[in-house]
Amino acid sequence: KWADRIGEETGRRRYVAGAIGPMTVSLTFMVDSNDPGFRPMLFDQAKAAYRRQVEALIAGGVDTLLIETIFDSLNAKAALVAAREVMDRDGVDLPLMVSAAMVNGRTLVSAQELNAYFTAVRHAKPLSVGMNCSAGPSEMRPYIEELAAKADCFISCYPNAGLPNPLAPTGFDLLPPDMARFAADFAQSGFVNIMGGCCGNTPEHIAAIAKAVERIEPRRIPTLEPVMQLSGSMPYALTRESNFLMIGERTNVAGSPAFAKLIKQNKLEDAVAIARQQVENGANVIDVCMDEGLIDGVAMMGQFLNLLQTEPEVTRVPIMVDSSNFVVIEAGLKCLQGKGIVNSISLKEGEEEFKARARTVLKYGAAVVVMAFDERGQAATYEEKIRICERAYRILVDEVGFPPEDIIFDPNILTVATGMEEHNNYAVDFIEATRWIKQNLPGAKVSGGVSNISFSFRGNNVVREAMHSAFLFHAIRAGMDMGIVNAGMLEVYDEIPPDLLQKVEDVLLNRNLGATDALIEYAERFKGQESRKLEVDLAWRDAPVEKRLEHALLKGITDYIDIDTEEALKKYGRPLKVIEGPLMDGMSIVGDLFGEGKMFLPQVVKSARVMKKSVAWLTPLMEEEKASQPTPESAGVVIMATVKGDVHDIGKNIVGVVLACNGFEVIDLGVMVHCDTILAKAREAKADIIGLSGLITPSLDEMVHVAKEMSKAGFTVPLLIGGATTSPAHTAIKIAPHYEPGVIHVLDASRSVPVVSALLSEDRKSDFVRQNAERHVRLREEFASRDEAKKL
Ligand code: THG
Repeated sequence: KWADRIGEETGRRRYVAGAIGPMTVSLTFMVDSNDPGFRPMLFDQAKAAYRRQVEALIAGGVDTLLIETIFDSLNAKAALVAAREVMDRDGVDLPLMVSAAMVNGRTLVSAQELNAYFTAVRHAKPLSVGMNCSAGPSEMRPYIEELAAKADCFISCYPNAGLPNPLAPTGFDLLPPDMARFAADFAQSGFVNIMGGCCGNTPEHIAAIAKAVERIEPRRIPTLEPVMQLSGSMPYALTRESNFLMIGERTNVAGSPAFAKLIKQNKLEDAVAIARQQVENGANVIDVCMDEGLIDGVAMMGQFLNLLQTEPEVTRVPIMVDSSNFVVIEAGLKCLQGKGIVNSISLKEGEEEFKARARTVLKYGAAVVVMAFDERGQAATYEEKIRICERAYRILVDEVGFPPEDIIFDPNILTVATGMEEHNNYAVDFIEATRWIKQNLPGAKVSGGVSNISFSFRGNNVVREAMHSAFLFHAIRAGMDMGIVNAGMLEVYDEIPPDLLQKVEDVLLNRNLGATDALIEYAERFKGQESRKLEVDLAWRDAPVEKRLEHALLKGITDYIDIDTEEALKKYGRPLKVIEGPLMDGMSIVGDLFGEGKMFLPQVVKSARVMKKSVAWLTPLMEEEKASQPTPESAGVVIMATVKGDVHDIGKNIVGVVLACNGFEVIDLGVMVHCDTILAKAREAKADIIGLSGLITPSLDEMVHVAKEMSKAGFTVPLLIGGATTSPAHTAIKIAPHYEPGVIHVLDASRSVPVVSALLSEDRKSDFVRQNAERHVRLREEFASRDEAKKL
């Protein structure tokens, strides 16, 4: 109504975008390193909350739904699914807009790369994609440029007015003319269709932006070649030039007894290591299957995929959710921040069920494997395969509106050399069906379970590997795009001994009737022989112990941390020396890399887990030492709180995890904590350190208030300051003068350990506090001289 009235008054139509924000928790991010599969909120809960918001916004008459400040694409997907469901139910169809908050080209919390984010939301056919908030227009520029080239919809951009700067008159760095300059540049460069301003922009900023872009042609939407795009935290595009896509098969309880055993024994960390090995061995996608009678598929799929998110090497790649139970597949889709692959759907249960499932896949946004099954069963011959695939293709493309490039046919790789004559042509049928599909069903891809082909030679890995490589050689030439393989167990085609290759190809290509018998006889000589070793680069194990600890911390590898810790202890003599020496050095490097944007939050948290394991190994020894000493060294108690008026706690939670991992007792008072509560609890718990956190600008004033109150109450413990809007300068200029015993700004979670351990070390505390105070004096002088320069 309001928009209509403005429209009448000004003669220009105004629209209202119903903004849907990001919530306070991330569906992807791990909050508890003791229970990395745990999430404080699940997809369905987020979706339920978003549904109510969507209903309310639609009832209020909005023109579009704007899902914004996305810091985790999985949260955004929950909102997209909610919007779709409400609109479908109510027969409404509003355009959707999506906009992410990114820093260094990654979503703020889940650290997903720009293109991976776009890929994850593109299925919803948004009116626009873009970025808002973030670190202001200057930092955004290269990423908006990149998005503008990749996105075949409108681009929106409404940055913060630069970085928060409590010392600037508006609380942010950029003034209206600055924003106008950026807006004009973005528009002129053809990056944007929609411009605006987020935090720190006043009506004057918006007016300046509007004026700056008034007469500039909006960006033209590019037409792009349809390409299958997948993503984990990184994008994966399957273009014409792409190599064969390898899908790791080992994380399948039905296909790997070793993996199944780990899952059943609930050794999930070891199960995750199998996924990591698959990626290290070259898998581009990981197939995850939990189909086993004694496993609760829905629960385990969710838990395992959540765990995979915490493994930086694995979370990069797209996930293939493999189950013959569609409920399990849906559970899996609810855990993927990127765009994965559903494995699989088919016409087995009839057309209606097939279409319903395809629509569900489309709603969450995933590519889909379609098995060549129909109501009559599995297609074994060439004719059956192509008939079923063509029928499925027409239904998906014509009736469901599924993007052809996201359809992956699996024309069934069936076992050859079984001794049954009717199986002899199975490989040929697959290869020929592949050729036909690629020629006749535009856009469609072909995949298959490669290891199926060689089941007859179970236990004979030399022969199996040769069969897989030779089969792939021919199938890929016929157009096969991807396959489920044991990525660490593929022989190089050219290195298959010629005799073996000939016998294998006789079988695969069904070249003569005696082929199977000949291969079986020939295979005898390889029985029990070791196949090629899994090639994991272990060169780093040769480095000195300090370097090994550093490598383990940087890469988040816990495998060797116990033996390396033990070795370091021998060298350094005391457990604490190991912690304060090589471990802390490693964490400082982690901190530097994080600061430079070369490491991301999930990796930092993984580093903390390595640290924790090492500390756990050392702890009993420290306790022994403590018991034998008159004055025990205690790790210390840290009280933490997000200050009154502020609800943000993601960063603070990370600090809590990192500190707890390092043996400090952390008492987290939560969010919106009143000053009196902080002081009372600190006294009660005899806190050694108080840490204040906050994200929004008013929290800075509250921190000043807490510092003053601490002085009044006669506190002497150090005060730590952290959070997105805090800065060394603000801490030095506005907070430190009010609290004599010491106020220390902590840049990020990784710095919390060196800072806290220095403050709690008898030897190092006074130096550290003095240096900190000197730094503050310098910062205050710099600030004062800046003022003078301005006057001049
Ligand atoms: N098509 C699609 N999905 C699939 C298959 C397919 N998913 C499952 C399967 N087939 C592909 N995955 C595997 C995984 C393992 C093996 C075969 C196929 C395998 N495992 C060894 C064995 O059983 O001998 C295990 C050996 C071991 O770990 O000790 O061969 O066709 N869409």
